[in-house]
Amino acid sequence: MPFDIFYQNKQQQPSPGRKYFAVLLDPDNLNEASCLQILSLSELHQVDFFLVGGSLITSQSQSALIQLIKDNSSIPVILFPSSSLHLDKQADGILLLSLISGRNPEFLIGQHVIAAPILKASQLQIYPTGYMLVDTGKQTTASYMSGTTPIPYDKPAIAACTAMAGEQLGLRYMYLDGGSGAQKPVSPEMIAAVRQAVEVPLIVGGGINTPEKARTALASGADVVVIGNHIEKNPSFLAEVSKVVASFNIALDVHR
Ligand code: 1GP
Repeated sequence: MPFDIFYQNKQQQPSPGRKYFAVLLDPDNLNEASCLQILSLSELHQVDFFLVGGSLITSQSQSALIQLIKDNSSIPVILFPSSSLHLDKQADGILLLSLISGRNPEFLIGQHVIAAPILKASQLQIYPTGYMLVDTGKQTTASYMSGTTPIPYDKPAIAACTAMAGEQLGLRYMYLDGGSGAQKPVSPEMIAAVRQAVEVPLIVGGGINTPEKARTALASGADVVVIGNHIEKNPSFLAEVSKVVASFNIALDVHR
């Protein structure tokens, strides 16, 4: 059985209610020294997994970045690809994203067809994920590059129905993303509406740059918070988010 971040032990027992902390590492934004600093902080402060990728990778350094992580950390590496060009067998897994908030067939199924034989031949753990971009005030690289319209910020019902449809189609994870460096995160109302609509784990990211925003996302129903930009700018933020995530998990242990 391949490794699954959401199953905590060899018996493959899920941990209901547990919250997870993921750090997004964008190959374009990191040099070796800054990456090593984030890696050592991540080991200290219980990061659950790294996402590696970006909406527009312009450097050739994704492979070198994954190698650097693998050489210096035991934390799993999950690919967060923007196209089938960004597969890498050194990683542990891949968020196989279907961009269900959009209507561009290329990102709903096209890239997946190209990637399928490569993924089948690899050892990568596949996480089939319904990916929903949310309009958080300005156009993001992800919506521009994918040629899709994000879900309006103040329409939680659209996000909930989109997630429901994704779950009914068999997608096993949902990702609500305000876009990297978003001016504001996805609203608590939208997170709660999606949480209520589906059973599958819910990943939330984009624009989370204070401990309070991380706490709000988790309290609204996110199972995983993803932080990229603000940790790149201010690595000490990693410890602050870790404390927030731990506070939810400690409360869970107390109530068991
Ligand atoms: C973007 O959800 C991720 O796809 C993380 O966003 O870089 O704004 O933290 P930030």
